[in-house]
Amino acid sequence: MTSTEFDAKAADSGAGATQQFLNKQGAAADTPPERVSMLAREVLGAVHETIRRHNVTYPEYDALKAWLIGVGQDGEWPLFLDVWVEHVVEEVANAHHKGNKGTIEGPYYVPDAPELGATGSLPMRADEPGVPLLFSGQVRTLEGTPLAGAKIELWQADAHGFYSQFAPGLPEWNLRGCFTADDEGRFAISTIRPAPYMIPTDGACGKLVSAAGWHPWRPAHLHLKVSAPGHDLLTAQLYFPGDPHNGDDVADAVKPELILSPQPAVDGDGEVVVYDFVLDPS
Ligand code: MBD
Ligand code: FE
Repeated sequence: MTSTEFDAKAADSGAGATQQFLNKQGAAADTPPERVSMLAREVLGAVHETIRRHNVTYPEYDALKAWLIGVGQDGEWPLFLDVWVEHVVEEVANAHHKGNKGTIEGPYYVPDAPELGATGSLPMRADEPGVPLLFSGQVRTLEGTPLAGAKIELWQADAHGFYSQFAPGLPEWNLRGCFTADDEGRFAISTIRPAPYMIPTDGACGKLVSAAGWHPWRPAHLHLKVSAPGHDLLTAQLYFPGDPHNGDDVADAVKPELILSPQPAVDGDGEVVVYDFVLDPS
């Protein structure tokens, strides 16, 4: 029997995310030994302090050890780090930005998606489920000058919450595309509204979530990378008003500036939304 996206397994999407990450790795950061030593000492010191403060037992230590081994076996280091750590890295990296707020990339970006011009539809199945969404906007500088030729990469989950290339049975580039803004910096993208995303519950990250009594949900979101020569790359996500998890995203990646205001389409079905991007100079 052929598998569908509903047969997605934590270890399979984990293996895919691990491979994607390894593909993009160039040279390791040339971090000097003094800084490596300081950071490693402080992280380990925080672990030691937690053990002392809470009298962590050998069974608890062994449970941690087993869990860490499981994160590796399930390929879930990208998922674990992007869900529970990346948001602070992003906060620090982009604190100086005056243009659009960004947020985390997450584990499911794939480079070199199909090029689709300034106006078009994301690749989707003939019977793609979900509410149609027309997303348009303009890319500008801090001074308000339109950025003709800006790149807008968009990737998203489908209306069941699955990403192509990380769940089985989906066309390779489903709901992934790369747009180029026109002479006025404008773009218009036809897509569908994504579903909220549940991090896999059958892997190590899911085990942590259930052992701690947390929930595994991210609110519905569109992922974007917006770029133009001479400007910092903007990695962002856009969210939908009223999502039950906008206030308690498991990945802590929602910012009020990133919540869209979709309106019912006047002609035809679905929704329309306008959102503009302002890029910082590099
Ligand atoms: C996602 O879709 C995502 O965006 C993040 C940050 C983590 C896990 C899954
Ligand atoms: Fe996502």
